[in-house]
Amino acid sequence: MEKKSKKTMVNSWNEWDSLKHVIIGRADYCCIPWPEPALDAKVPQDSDMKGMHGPRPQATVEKANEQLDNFAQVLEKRGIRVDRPKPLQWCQAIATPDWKVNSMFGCMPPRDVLLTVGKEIIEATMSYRCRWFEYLAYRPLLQSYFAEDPDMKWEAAPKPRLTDADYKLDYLSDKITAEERLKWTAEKNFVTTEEEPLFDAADVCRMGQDLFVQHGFTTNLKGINWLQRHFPEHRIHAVNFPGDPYPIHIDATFVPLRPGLCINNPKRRLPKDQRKIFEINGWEIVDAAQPAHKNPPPLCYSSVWLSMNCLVLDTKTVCVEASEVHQLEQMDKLGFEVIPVPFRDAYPFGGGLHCATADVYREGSCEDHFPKQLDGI
Ligand code: DAV
Repeated sequence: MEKKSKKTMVNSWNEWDSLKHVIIGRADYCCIPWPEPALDAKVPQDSDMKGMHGPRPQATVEKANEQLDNFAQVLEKRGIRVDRPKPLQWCQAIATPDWKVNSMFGCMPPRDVLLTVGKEIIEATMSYRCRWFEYLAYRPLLQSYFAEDPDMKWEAAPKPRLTDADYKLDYLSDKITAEERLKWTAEKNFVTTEEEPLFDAADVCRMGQDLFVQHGFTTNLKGINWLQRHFPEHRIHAVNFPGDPYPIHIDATFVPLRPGLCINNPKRRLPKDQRKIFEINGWEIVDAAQPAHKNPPPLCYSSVWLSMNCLVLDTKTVCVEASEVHQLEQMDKLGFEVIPVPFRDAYPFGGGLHCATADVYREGSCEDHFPKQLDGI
């Protein structure tokens, strides 16, 4: 086992190189936020989340923390250094000069907030008011990485105002039918406007020199444009996935497993024109296995497709949620050593095994996996 005292280095260019240092979230004090424009659009009409807000039951927090701690131990046993955020009391009101909300959210999914590209970690703008201060839970870690790694770059994307101008208020209507919603999302009509740059880090899929960014509820085109200007050496590709009525975060939709291979949610296929760049560079996109469950666990924002939200440890090893029998089997068939990790009790706190982590160090450097490029982004 490697010693924890090993020198800190920030470096991660993709989702598959050998993982050596990672952050895993915590469920403490996690809160179901009060209504706000972006959140209302995300919670399905028939969800048991509708009308709920306030602290999550303590018993569920403890069960989630048990699974998060166990996940940390599984990785530590394999020699991976694991750091944890410092939770705030999320169930307290926050305000800016423009708005006030009655609570925050939590720090279970660091993937949503922290974007590691090479030697740089960016705190994402976020797009929900309740998540505006979430970066604070990661500040002790970011300060220590900054102190310990002289080459680490630490950046905070411009904090958004998040006034009502950032949201399409007609998305709030309970009158939108499921078909209308699918039509709107297929037309790239999302709840967020183009008022200012917005992105959640979990909308970014890192594949070396190419970053594929989901345009959806939590990331707008200005946010994608900000990323392109911020990373002039990278090629940023805006992608979207018709078929997803609630498009937030790319990692239950499109997941690379190793160079040349991605799994794609069969209900949310990458459109033909956007597949081209993969095809001409010899990449294979296969349908992800069906989820093992018909419904998400109680009080969960995410869909059953957290089944494919796996954490790749290296190009031969992958962590998959332990009850997701079909996904486990698919990974095995694709040639992976599969590590089953029980995690369903943590799902309601913001996601699966990939969401619950943020990369600090993976071996390797920035490689070009898409040498043949098409015109435009
Ligand atoms: O399918 O509900 C979940 C993404 C969580 N970060 C979904 C997307």
